[in-house]
Amino acid sequence: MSTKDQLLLYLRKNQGNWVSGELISNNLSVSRAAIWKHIQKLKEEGYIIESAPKKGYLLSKDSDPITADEIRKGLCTKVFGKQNIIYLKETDSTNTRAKELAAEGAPEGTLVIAEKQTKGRGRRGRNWFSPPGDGIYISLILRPAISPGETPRITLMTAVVLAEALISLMKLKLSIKWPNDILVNGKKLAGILTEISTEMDAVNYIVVGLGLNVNTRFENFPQEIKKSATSILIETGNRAPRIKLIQKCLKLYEQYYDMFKKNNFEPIMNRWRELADIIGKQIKVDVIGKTHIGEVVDVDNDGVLILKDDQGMLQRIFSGDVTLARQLNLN
Ligand code: BT5
Repeated sequence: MSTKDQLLLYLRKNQGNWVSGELISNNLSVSRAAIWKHIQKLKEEGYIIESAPKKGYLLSKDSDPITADEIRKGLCTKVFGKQNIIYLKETDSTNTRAKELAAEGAPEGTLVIAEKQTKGRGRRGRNWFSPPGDGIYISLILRPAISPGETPRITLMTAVVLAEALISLMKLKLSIKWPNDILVNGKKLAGILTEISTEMDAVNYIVVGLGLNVNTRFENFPQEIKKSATSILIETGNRAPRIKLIQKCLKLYEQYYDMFKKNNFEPIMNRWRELADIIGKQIKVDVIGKTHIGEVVDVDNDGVLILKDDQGMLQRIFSGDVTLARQLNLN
């Protein structure tokens, strides 16, 4: 183990408490100057470490940096995030970076992760608010042998994975909103952006981007989404460990993706339906240039929303923005 790793381990054992430079120096058998140097490196990597004369060093309880090393430690996947983790302190959009890498031939399972996005993207050119320190912004490269028409299944599967990770680690009461949102108490906690490159009628690669608000405070959300967005911190009152969440998502992703590749999509879809709680509901769907109102009959195994309008006609909707009737006062 490198001196820097030993130092980190030592600070971790004492996280939230001051430890003197002398004590660390004796324990690790390195000079105090060397310790100072390694502390600076750790700070550059994003660890929050305070230092004060006579007191020494303190690794803040809120210190939760995302680094490739932190993700790899204790990650029990075979492919996802195992070899290729591209960590960026700041980037425009992890999906944009991942698409470039995929086009250059990056293998399946490559994970791009950023502490901050300057142009985080939603669907249809919308923005994703991505401040540093508080959220998770990751993109995964997939290369499944499927036809482009099956791609929406990837978004549905990703929503299930993320929901399961949040339920098991955070005990959140959440719902999936078709096609790509995770909501808690009706507010948006996470969004998924699936982008695809096709060649002839085959999928070349898929980039799945995932944005999750973890430790964002209410006052830090921009005005325009203050009422519609939420974070784990807001919902539970506690900060959540981002690394554990990422690791859990990657582990579950691999399991679900294996099922997906074995054509075993039915159980994934059944779980999606349970978590979505949308079947039978009155909704409005805005599709580019058109609005549909009606009752949801089903979301089929290809992710298509089947809506019965007030004439009793069935509409097949491939993508759009859903509003529930109770929010519209239709009932
Ligand atoms: C999404 O789009 O929900 C997909 C978001 C995907 C973000 C990830 S982050 C990593 C990867 N790299 C990227 O560049 N993107 C992906 P959509 O359904 O179009 O929702 C966008 C709308 O959600 C915006 O117009 C806002 O109203 C709202 N919004 C923006 N930022 C938000 C946030 N942090 N939390 C909650 N709502 C937000």
